[in-house]
Amino acid sequence: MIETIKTTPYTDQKMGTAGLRKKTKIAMQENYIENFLQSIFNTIPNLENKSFLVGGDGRFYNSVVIQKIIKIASANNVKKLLIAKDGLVSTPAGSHIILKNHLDGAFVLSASHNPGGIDGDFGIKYATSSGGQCQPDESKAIQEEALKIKEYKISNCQDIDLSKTRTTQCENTIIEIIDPYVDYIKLMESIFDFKKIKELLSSDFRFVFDAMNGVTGPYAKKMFEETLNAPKGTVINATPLEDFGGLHPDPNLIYAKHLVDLMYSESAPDFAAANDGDGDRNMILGKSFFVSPSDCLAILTDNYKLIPAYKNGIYGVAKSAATSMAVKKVADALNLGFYEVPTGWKYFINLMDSNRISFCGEESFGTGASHIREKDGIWATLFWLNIIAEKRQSIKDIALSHWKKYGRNYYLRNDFENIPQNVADKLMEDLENSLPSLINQNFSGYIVSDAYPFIYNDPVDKTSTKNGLVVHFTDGSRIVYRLSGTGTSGATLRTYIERYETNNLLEAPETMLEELSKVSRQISKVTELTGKAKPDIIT
Ligand code: VG1
Ligand code: CO
Repeated sequence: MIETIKTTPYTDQKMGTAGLRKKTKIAMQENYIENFLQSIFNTIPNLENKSFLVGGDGRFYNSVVIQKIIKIASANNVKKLLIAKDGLVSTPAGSHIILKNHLDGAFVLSASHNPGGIDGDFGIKYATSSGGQCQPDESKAIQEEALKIKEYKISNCQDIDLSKTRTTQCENTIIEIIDPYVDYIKLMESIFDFKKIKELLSSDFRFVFDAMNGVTGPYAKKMFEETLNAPKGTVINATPLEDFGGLHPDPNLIYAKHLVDLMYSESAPDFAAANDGDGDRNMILGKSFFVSPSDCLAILTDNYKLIPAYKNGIYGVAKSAATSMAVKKVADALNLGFYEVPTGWKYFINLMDSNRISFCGEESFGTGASHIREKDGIWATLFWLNIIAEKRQSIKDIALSHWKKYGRNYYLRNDFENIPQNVADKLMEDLENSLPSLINQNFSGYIVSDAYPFIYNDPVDKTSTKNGLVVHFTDGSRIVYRLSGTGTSGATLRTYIERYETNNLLEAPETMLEELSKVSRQISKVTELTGKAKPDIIT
């Protein structure tokens, strides 16, 4: 039986950089999720011919929302839902499932690297048939529906048991519970040299993979321990937990400190990787060594010939504007196309679909390629393992020889969190207005050569997007400013700072960028406007 329920709009159902992200308690309000789902379905014609994937990163409230999706989709006469067994699917595996099965989209329930639990965050990433998250015009159409919604439709069919793969039905909708792992592992096997990686992982090489109690635990166990011969226990924090066991599942030097401490200790393994809650972010560590995500993209690109799927050549590379210029040096040397896009993986999709790029990355611990339309933490880990299996060098030696060849782009991101929205908006507005007057000014020896808002003109769909403000200096240093689009309380100012060096290659970024960090605060007037003398988080 299908019921039509009267409802009233919520005014805050606007998607950010990656889907709708809210405090869990906000998402748990009456009809909140129902409104949002119905708003999405209202924008999709011919639902009776449409099929979607449903799953998530295992966080609190996912299992409730999956049943809601089943009932609302069925009431809206959706043709078919593929539901990931146990409700677990990583963002990258979800992208592959969409593409492989020619689905019309996916609902991946995740607030990604944000903490989970009733006092944490909840989120929905809505993907389309592209395999990636919906484009800005699509999210705008959904928001417009959400602002005028008056009713939603819901079936009262029984809750569906997700613990076994099988096919069933709710109303006329076919519900297929699928294995979310098997095709993803096959896809990785079609890219990398599993035989070589297996040899490496069967040797005395020691590797740790930290799933941070997020969704990649079962993927990594199947991949590394069951398929690639890594010893049992290689994957740590391997069970997806509703609150990530209290971890903030963001693989960086701060939130994965336990792993960083291990890698900087006497008993450090040779290599470690960590993934975020939904498995699209990665952090790479060697013995007493951290590879910045910007360098990671550059190093992987420089080594593409070592990977079976890429050895015959790749298309170009792309990075978000905020990411360091390291990969540009490689693109120039290897004569590869190079693109700079706004922050958010959705901006890479057209470049991949039109064969302009093969690899792309973001400074926020995201690297990926055109095998799917999301960033991919396990792919990045396997890429490193494949490189190590070929070169038999340490992570540090691989990075150092890269820097000797190309120079090093010292890089840091400074985040100023929980700023009142109006203060943050004013800071950005004033800063944008001041950009022309910065040119030629000397800040402690750093002379501004150019300053402008970053505007991206998509070469495929011709849309234009403004995202962030860029300040260049005569020595090649850069600062990028932008506001986060994934937070759930207050505004976050992100300041991305970069300096290029060809000599001092093994210094600490904090030291090399100390002066420029001060300059970045002077230019943004962040301390005057927010009272914050220092960033809250430095990554
Ligand atoms: C952040 C990152 C951005 C990333 C986005 C989604 O966005 O900076 O690079 O694409 O998160 O990643 P923002 O707007 O807060 O800076 V995920 O792993 O959270 O889906
Ligand atoms: Co993520």
